[in-house]
Amino acid sequence: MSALILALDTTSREEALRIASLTADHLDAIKIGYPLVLGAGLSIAGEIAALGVPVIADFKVADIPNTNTLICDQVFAAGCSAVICHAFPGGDSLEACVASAHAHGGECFVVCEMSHPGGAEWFSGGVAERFSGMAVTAGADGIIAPATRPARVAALREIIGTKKIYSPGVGAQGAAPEDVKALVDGVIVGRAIYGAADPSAAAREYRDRCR
Ligand code: 3DU
Repeated sequence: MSALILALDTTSREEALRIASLTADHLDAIKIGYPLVLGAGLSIAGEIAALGVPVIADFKVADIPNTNTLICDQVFAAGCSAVICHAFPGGDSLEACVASAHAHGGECFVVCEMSHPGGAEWFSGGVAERFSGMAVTAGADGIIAPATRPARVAALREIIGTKKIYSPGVGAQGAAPEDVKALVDGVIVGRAIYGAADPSAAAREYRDRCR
């Protein structure tokens, strides 16, 4: 059983709020990122949160510690409950994101292995394992790991123990909730819900399949 997180990658405020309103009842969280925030502004985070669904900011934050702090502080001030950051800038950069998240009562998730085919080029061979270890050391709340490679999710679970795993790649990228729902805490679905003819029905179906 896993939570269902909608990746709301529409670029207009009106469309985002329409889909969020239609689907919120079936979701555990909504993930927003550059497509929506560059199109609609960061204030969209608070507008979505006002619907009663937690908002995860997927900015894949990857800078020096001071800049990471400035970015994350903005994210949480805007009403987000969690932020997603990269591990490759180093442990100090990661710790800055975790500190900002926890200072605001929020959570920090670390990208450990990406779900697209190119993700296998860089994250295999021990890098994802190393990033997962960094997430543990930095006190992060969880990691992002690929539903498209369940065996890799299982391997990273060994490293992070009971920390959360949120897993993208379900739907448009080819994975199914059933591939990973026993391994992860949350399944991330974007186009298969927000691009469906009936987003509410699609969200309900994915929620049922995650249970
Ligand atoms: O492929 P979908 O439309 O279901 O969207 C997946 C979302 O998850 C999208 O926002 C993408 O940027 C994000 N994501 C990945 O797909 C893969 C990762 O490794 C990390 C984040």
